Amino acid sequence: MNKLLLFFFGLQTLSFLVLCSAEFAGNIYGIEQKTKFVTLNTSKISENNLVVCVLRCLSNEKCCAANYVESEDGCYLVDDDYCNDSLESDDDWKLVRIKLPQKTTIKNTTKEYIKVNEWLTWNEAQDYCVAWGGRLATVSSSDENELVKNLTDRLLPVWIGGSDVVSEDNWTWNEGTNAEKHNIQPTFWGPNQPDNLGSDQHCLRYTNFQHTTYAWDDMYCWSTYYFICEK
Ligand SMILES: [Ca+2]
Repeated sequence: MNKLLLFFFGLQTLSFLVLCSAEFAGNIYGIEQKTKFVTLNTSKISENNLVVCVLRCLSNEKCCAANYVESEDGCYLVDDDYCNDSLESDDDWKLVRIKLPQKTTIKNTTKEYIKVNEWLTWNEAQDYCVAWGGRLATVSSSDENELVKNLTDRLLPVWIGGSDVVSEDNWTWNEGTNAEKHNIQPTFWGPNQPDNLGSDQHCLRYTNFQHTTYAWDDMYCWSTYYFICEK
């Protein structure tokens, strides 16, 4: 019988990924700190960092909690069998319970989407989506544009996967780690966009234009917004 350690106390000292500090400091993975002491059956997965361990849980519909034990590079996931159990008490061990991020899954033939309500830069958002097994959302038709917009509140900006960072005004979809790029066509730009304001707007977001139009805008890649992943 393995046991789960509370990993929260170690988080402030972990700085291996941007995702981590942003995610945990701001409750970004939707981690709910539980102070219940538990002892559970769970098998060890060898991983060398906490973020990968957490993402394993987040990408698994049945996982409700994860624990990373740094001293042994051990990742422990807790699944449905235990999520709703009243947890055993044990003076030495604690569990951190993770809520899955707000997720909207639309089976659109081959695509599945999640909207992630975390403030990340475009590159961090792309990394998050890749870790989830996908990429920032891409849009290739009017129908798909509406579908993706329907995942948003049509007020706050959200990142999607286009950029012209490689070549100004040559907008492409970034297909994640495969680096396969497709020219963006058709486009759904908002009024007077893309304007490359400050000669530094190279990443694609949806944003609200004067409370009338929720459409594409080129924005500074280092800005932080919620985002939509697809896979
Ligand atoms: Ca712009």
